Amino acid sequence: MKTVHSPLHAGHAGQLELTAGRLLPGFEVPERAEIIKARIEAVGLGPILAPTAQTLDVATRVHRPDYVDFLARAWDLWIAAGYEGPALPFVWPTRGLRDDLRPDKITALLGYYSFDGGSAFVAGTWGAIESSYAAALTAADLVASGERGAYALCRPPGHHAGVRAAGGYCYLNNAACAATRLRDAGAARVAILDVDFHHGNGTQEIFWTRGDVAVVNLHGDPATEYPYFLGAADERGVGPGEGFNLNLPMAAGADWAIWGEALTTGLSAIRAWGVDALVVSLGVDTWEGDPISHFRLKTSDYPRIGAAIAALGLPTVFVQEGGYAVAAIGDNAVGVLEGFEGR
Ligand code: SP5
Ligand code: ZN
Repeated sequence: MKTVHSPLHAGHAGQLELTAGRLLPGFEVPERAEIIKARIEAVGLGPILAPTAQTLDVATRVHRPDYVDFLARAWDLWIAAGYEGPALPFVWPTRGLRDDLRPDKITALLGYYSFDGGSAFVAGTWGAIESSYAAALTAADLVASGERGAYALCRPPGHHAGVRAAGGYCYLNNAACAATRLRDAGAARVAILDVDFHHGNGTQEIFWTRGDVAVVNLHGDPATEYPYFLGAADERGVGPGEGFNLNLPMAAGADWAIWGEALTTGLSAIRAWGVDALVVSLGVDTWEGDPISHFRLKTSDYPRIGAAIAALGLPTVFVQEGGYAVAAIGDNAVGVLEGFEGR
């Protein structure tokens, strides 16, 4: 399988995140991608290609164009205002406040275009976002032109990014962009299977009213797990999207017996929808040793995930999302890809 990856991800480094009353060094570190890349090379998965140059056309159809423009300019605005260090929001236009007035100041824009304090901007953030997006589109193009599977080694991740909001280490929704690219290339219907520990709230929001891109999420129950405010089982889509969003939340502690059963349920839904192509939001923060998540999958479970996905027989784009146990992330992420390939 071909991998698409850019070294520009490394410029997104030294972030801080606001978590439970503390400002911590970001869990989403450059070493994550480097270790996955080293594992791909070690097992000889296949060639690692640079992304091809991309316009922001897909990004500005998936997200609001003013949001994409903000992402591109946030760091420069922050520096021009005299700040230094990672840029983070601290005020959000939530219940009772107006979110229809776009503010002028960078400190306000950071809150206007985010839902949490987890997606900081540093000097190299926009370059990394663009390269991650381009990797997802390039992998989608490989699959659209006949590859059975392709892997976008994306960093930063994307599934928490909504129509106009960054959060959860995400900025542009790479998986949503890959699905859009597959639709543009002629797939009438696409499914997104999100196996990251956290609910992909951004992906759900983006396709909530649509029947042409169906979304399945397997995740920690939002009653107790981040992102808390989306991902319950009763969220099924609306209008033409009704019945095309399937949430399979699980209590903390889920192991293969429980998680594998939810995967079977999710894959059955995808079969029933009769889609032409698949995008997998591949988070491996479901691993038992993940420092911020609470499932109990083992390294030996990951090839089983890949094999089960392969049994759908669909052209498949894998897009990297979370996974914060840095030393294990290569074995786990590449394990899924090897399982898909039947190795
Ligand atoms: C893409 C993705 O997986 N994003 C995850 C965002 C999770 N943000 C909340 C993290 C909460 C971390 N709590 C740290 C506790 C350390 N003991
Ligand atoms: Zn996650």
